[in-house]
Amino acid sequence: METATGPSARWRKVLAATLVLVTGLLSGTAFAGPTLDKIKERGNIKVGVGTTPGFFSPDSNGRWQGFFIDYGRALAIAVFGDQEKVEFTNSSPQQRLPALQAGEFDVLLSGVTVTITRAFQLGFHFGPTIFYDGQGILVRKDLGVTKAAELDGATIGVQSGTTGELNIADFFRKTGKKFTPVTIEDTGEFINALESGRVDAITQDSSDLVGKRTQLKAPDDYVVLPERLSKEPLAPAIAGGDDRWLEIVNWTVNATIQAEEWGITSANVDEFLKSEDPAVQRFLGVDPSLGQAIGLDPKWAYNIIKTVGNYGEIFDRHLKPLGWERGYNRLWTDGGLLYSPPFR
Ligand SMILES: N[C@@H](CCC(=O)N[C@@H](CS)C(=O)NCC(=O)O)C(=O)O
Repeated sequence: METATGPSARWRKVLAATLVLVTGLLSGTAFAGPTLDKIKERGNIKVGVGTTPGFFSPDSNGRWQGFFIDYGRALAIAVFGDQEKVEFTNSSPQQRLPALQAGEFDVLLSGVTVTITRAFQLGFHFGPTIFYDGQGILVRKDLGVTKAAELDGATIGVQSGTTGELNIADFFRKTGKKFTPVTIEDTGEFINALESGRVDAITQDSSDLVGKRTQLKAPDDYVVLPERLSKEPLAPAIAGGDDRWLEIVNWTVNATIQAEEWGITSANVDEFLKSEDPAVQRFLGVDPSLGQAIGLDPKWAYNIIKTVGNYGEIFDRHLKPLGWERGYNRLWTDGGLLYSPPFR
């Protein structure tokens, strides 16, 4: 018979001690992973980006600006408390996925679509969707086309390595129409193919086409058709194997969404420091318990909002000037799809 001092009681003690140890390792900074370790050692975050006005483009001083860029800066604030500790590098859609796998980037903020094959075959993990997009088509207006189905027999440019390749093939197969794909890796050549008449149309995420259209020599001669051929939820992508880095990415995005829901902006965040709401106090680090529990500076979310602003501010700063409306990218409280899990 086992007694309170017998073997099973001893095993229970060993088990309890092991659980305490494992819980300790899993909490706070002790639970680091290969990517985050590398980031901390190097002193900055390497981010792969595209080159589309509004989303990511260098300004006249060579400083990267844009919607996705601000999320790169927000990550640098979460990890280092300094928005400058981030390095943006343009890489073609074809090159950037293998480059992420090879560890050349810590995160892609390049309009990567969340797909099941990228998760299973490439081993990627995705943060929350930060831009709900869909694939569009850019054509010369004088072609007189109003919808994709009217492009029967057309030659259509598509960028290699993008989801657009399969989407456009699926579309024509499904509709029983024919097209000739011209697959191009280089972004300049891709745009050039449309302007030179080598292709009748180009297809890409609408976020990409709306921005790239503004860079054409005669933008008014071209139109992005209103139809969307696919769902393109664009999210930060990271290589698998580093849960803590994934959670930093997740909650950095969530912080910008939660702040918008609470009406906290870069302009009024200091006012909110006086809030009586305990959830807001934890979020902004007035009550440091949340930051301490997750092993980040208790002020991490405050610093992000103070520096880059909430989701709506980031959107309005970069995308509103290009005519973008929030659409699906509204908060759930406004009928959109953006929803942050609770900060507790
Ligand atoms: N969402 C698609 C397309 C990604 C993509 O090509 N993104 C655009 C920007 S939104 C891009 O990088 N274009 C090339 C460039 O800007 O240089 C995917 O994940 O395959």
